[in-house]
Amino acid sequence: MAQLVRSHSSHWGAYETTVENDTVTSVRPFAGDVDPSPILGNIASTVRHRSRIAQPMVRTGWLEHGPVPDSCRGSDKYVPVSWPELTDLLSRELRRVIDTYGNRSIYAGSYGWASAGRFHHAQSQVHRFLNVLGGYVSSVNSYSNGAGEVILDRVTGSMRSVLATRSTSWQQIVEHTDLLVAFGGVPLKNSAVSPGGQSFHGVSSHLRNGKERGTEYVLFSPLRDDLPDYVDATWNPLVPGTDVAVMLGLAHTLASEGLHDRAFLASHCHGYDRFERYLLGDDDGQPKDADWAEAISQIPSEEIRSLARKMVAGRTMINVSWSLQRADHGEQPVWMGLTLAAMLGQIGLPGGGFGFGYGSMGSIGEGQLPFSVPSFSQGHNAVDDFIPVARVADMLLNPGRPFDYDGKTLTYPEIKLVYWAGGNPFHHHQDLSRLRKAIAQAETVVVHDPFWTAMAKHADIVVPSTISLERDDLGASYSDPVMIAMKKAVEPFESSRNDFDTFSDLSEALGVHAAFTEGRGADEWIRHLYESWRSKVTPYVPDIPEFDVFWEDGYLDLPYSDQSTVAFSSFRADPIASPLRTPSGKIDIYSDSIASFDYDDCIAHPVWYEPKEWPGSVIASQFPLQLVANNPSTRLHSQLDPGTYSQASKIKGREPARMHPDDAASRGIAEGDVVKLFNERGSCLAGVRISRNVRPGVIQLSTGAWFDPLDPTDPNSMCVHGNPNVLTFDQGTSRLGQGCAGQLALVQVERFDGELPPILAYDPPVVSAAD
Ligand code: PGD
Repeated sequence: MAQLVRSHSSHWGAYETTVENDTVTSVRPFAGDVDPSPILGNIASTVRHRSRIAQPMVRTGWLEHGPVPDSCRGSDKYVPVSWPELTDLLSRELRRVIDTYGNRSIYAGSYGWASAGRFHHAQSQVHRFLNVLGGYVSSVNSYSNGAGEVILDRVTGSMRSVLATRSTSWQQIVEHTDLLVAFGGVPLKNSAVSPGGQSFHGVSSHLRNGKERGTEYVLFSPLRDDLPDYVDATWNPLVPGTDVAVMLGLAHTLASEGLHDRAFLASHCHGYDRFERYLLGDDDGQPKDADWAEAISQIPSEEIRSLARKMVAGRTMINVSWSLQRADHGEQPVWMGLTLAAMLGQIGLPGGGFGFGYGSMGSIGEGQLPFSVPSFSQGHNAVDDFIPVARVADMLLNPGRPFDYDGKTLTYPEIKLVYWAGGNPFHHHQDLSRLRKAIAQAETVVVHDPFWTAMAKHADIVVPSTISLERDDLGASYSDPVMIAMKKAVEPFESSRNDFDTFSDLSEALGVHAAFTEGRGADEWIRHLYESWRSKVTPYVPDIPEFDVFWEDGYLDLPYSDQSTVAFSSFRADPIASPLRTPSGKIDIYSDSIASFDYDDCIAHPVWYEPKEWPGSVIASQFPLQLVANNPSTRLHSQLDPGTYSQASKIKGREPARMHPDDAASRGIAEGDVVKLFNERGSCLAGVRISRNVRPGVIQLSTGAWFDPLDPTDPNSMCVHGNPNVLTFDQGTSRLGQGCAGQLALVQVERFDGELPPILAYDPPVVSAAD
């Protein structure tokens, strides 16, 4: 029996796989990964899963009625077509749309994590292809940290250069931090994942090492397991969405007891005095003190006061997780966390200051390469229209409508064709009923995906892509010290193809083949990307082998930065010589630019705003539980949900939802029951896990269960599987950031005693014979 061993890279870790007779028989973590992700347990079972797309498909309604808005998307049948037919039909449709409406009518913001691999990266492929055709409407920011990115760019100059790739390293935290105050925790499930891949998972051991050296951990989260047991954190189970109130209460204690670092605030920050007026209640008569914070967050005021005093007594790191800013007014916890750290005066010191997203992704706080990794150029986009990524449904439903974003007034373009590759909006977007109505507005929807996701089932033209195990590629990430020769392990499923090959054929049919391919096939591109990268980095690292040697070896160890990074250190040392890229050159606690925008939902300094949905809302009497729709632990987003490990967590086939025993008892709900979660936007079924690790009044249902409407013809239909985005609201975080606010919503929950509908999410749609 022929046996192959292949190394591979994935967002959930590097691994080695054994293949026998074109079947993946085992998957092993990369040697040296001390804490590999259990998500690897999903891989073998998904490679040939029935949810794979076997061949190109076209929606019957689109063939019958032509390219028109159609609410049958999501409930229609499909007709299989050959690859030449697909190329002909899709190239003619692209030509029609461009000639009739122009490139501004194509949306290919196409958000999504797709797969690891530097060449076959789906977004790079689709963007390059559409760029050679004249461009497309694009998207900016991410669903992960959109609000945080916009606010940090404004008040620190650059989120990426100051905090994402230049965060204080874990080693500095382990060695120096006395107190880690983690708003949103440092959840290991998220640090298992890093875009582009990671050959090791270090966060668990960093937390342990810190604990052993003496770091004290304080957790603010409605979920106790947002920090692992072994760090023995003090758990403050606050009301979800009230972190800013707690931070203000801490800040008030510092200010009123004279514990804040006035010298640092004067030398390194802009506008503290104006913020302090708000903090002390000088203008509105309401001091934002610990008693005020207790009334909002339900964290005892004495806890808040004593924590503030402890924060000044040693080296303190304040971490704000990305989940906090995926909520209404998500800019505020990030800005206020930074402001609180500024008041402590430890920004720029080893192990002290502010962190954004430790635990939100594995790469935050790890080392980095001193150079970039190979990448496939996307070319130039001649269309300058764009949207903040999470405003996609708004755009499709409101063509021509103006909207605010980061100080600009933009206008939603009129989109006729939606082109998606490498993402699943039915995973990442909020209010799925609204999303379905939005998708119905387009004349044509094209989706490339290896799997029949809900987005593929809403497409008019479905293009079956390979998975990364079915192609050669380069595995590399700026935050990982190993480059991996990702050699094809198995043959492509049925007639699925690499996105590059699909786009090559389309570009041929559209007369732009030379511009798209530059005369190279996939193998030549991979070699070219590697060699041109090698020539760029050779002056720094002379002994990088040529491509054939690397490919034969299978791995390449790359130089990794040491663990000495301290965020803001040069700015701290000399704020005049190393100013931040803000208008003041300092940390803007008061932002003159934001003040000039005159937004009512994001004023010039950090502020506590009541969330759109929280226990203080009028609708809380009807929908009293707070849904926490966080990222899952058994898969990456919706990827690998059909896999063995993810499936093992389901209850009667439904996604598990965790709730406190008191909330379950008062509703007559027992462990393992199926429940219905509902609000005014929609409903879904889930299986109950009862846990004291969840704050009373909260129900946690992670994202990623494939959307499974009971009646696919009804846009408001219940999801029988447990996708929480049927319940979340589709509204930007604020007029400034316009980020995704999908983390929190109000719901009611009741036991579901009806006959359990079957799970059909992983079944392909009905396919009619081609006529
Ligand atoms: P994935 O499930 O990773 O979700 O949203 P995202 O769209 O990234 O989707 C990737 C898709 O790419 C999958 O369908 C996969 O099959 C496909 N794919 C993989 N490889 C290839 C390939 O080679 N070619 C092609 N064509 N396709 C490929 C993630 C987003 O969701 C993120 S990042 C976050 S942080 C958000 N989090 C939340 C949240 O906390 N709460 C809510 N309610 N909602 C969220 N949504 C956001």
